[in-house]
Amino acid sequence: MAPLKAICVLAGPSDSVTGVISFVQDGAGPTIVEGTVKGLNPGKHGFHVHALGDTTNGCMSTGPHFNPKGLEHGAPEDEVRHAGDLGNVIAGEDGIAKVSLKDAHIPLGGPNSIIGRAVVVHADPDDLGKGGHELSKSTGNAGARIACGIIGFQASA
Ligand SMILES: [Cu+2]
Ligand SMILES: [Zn+2]
Repeated sequence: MAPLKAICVLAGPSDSVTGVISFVQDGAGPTIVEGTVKGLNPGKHGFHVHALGDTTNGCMSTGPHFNPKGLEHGAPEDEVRHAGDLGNVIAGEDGIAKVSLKDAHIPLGGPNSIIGRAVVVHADPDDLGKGGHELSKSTGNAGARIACGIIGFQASA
């Protein structure tokens, strides 16, 4: 079977943050995530898959982090994490963040598929559950949702 492919076009409430993120999964392997986010302030920005592909109220209506196992928020490499916890993207002085990661918790098929859910980019760094803030164990205290988009299937090559 050809690898599954998906795409997410990011846009924000201010129009200044944009991006495109692609997802490829071959069989039951990890999902490869690649893309670019532009218009960011330099530094780290929380980067997650949120549960809902609903942008009727902008990025606010995409719900919480995708968390089919009911665990606490964490880092991508942690055992205890939300499936949607992809850590941070890091923007350079030019405001551009290159995304290139591989993750086994975000399949493009099956009961825990991320198709039809949303990618959200945040204003602040995700503390990966370790910041000691009251929001650390739920959101990583990553602040406002500055861009989001719905993850949808793309034609397989
Ligand atoms: Cu988020
Ligand atoms: Zn989370």
